[in-house]
Amino acid sequence: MAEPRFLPLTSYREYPVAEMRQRAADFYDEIRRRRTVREFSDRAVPREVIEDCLRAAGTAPNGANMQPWHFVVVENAEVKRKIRMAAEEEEQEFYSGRAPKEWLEALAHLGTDEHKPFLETAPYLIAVFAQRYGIMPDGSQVKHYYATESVGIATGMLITAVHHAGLVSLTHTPSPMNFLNEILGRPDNERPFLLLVVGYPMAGATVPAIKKKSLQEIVSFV
Ligand code: IYR
Repeated sequence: MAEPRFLPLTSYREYPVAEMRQRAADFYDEIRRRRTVREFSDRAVPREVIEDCLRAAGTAPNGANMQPWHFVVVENAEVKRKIRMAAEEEEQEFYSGRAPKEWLEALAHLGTDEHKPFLETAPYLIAVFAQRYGIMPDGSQVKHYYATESVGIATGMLITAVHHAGLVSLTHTPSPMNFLNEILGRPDNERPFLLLVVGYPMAGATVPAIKKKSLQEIVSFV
């Protein structure tokens, strides 16, 4: 069993309370501008930006520091085309029968349908995979704890980093999305978590007129 090993916490920064208040308020102002966008431009984005966003995601807190994630960045037009074809096939079935009426009613205000042109237009598709278990160099399996929660946190940080960089994203979850393992050649221990579409918004892009719940609606202090 590995012995615990500790280092001094040198990366922490304390701010005077006034500055702390300002930073918290500023961050809220910054993040509340984030919108999920479905109309993407094909404008190129430097790969280094995406790499730094992924580095940020990779710092996420996670179960037993197993880091149970894998990100596949799709830039290749042919691979994007394959993903679009497979996703639209699933979505076609979803919208024309597989989805319960209640689900379609819940989605109606977003104006989504089976057409997913952004899967070919956007410069990057980031397929996020959750590793149900890890595979050691000798081929043995190692259990991952809280893999879904960990990957959810990392994905939230990725979305935040992408917004902070000045890009937009779409969390896309065709269901089922096992085709991602096949197209991207990922192993059986990896489950597709979601597909993050990243790029610039199309000129004149619109977003649904929706509202977030207020603090009072989402929080209770006891
Ligand atoms: N995957 C479908 C349907 C869909 C489901 C949810 I939950 C959304 O928030 C949005 C869409 C699609 O992408 O169209």
